Amino acid sequence: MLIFSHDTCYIIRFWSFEKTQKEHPAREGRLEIAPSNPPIMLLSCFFLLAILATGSAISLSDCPVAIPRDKYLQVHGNSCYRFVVTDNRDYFDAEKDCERQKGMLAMVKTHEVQEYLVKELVNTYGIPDNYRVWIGLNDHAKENQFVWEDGTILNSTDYSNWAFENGPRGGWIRHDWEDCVSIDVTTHEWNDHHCSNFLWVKYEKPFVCEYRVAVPSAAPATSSAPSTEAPTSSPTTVCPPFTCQLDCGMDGYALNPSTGCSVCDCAA
Ligand SMILES: [Ca+2]
Repeated sequence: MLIFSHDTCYIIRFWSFEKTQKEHPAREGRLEIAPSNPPIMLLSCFFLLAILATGSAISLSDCPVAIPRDKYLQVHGNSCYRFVVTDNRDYFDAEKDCERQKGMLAMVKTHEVQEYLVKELVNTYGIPDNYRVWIGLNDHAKENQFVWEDGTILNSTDYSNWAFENGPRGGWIRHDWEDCVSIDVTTHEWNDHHCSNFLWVKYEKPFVCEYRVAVPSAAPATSSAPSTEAPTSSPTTVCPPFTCQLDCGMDGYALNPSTGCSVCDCAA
């Protein structure tokens, strides 16, 4: 395994059980970390950087322009994720907040996305143990048919990670009133709840919005001569770095209608 840290590439070799047993009978395995020699180091770094450069096809500049470029906005895969961890909302309000910039509550369709989200929630944003965070899955429209926010039905063969006695179920144990799904940041398991406050119990939680970015496919090579016509479309507006001392809370910042860029003013 290669590790790139503090301008140095390291090679980590995990010694096999058999070899380690011969040299260190008291251990079942050990990690050896050593700087590689210069030629191998250069080759390793080049190889590693090439992998990193192709890991994600989009960058923060591809995310909706109205979202402040701050520590709560990240890119992973082909989606931008906005981690709303400083305010709790019920499911429907969280859903509306994501939709304001044409996003959706984050959909956890793979184990890889689940682990990314939980890792960021805990390690980057400090969500406490056993806290639950809304994800974009509910069976609000039809009992026991859970649907992702993009309209995809969660089938029995799809990836899921339900906690005990949560999710689709039948018989007397059905919980028809629990329609909206959260993820526990400690167990990583999914739980269904009331979607909004019920009697004296509050169902308001942090949430993550997902904004899918259309990745343009590479233009096919062409042998025709380059066009000499002037471009007809105007260049895309590039928003300047956003700084603002105002705290607009969950309602966000206003937009300059002519540029589409955020301005230091709370939205009406
Ligand atoms: Ca239900």
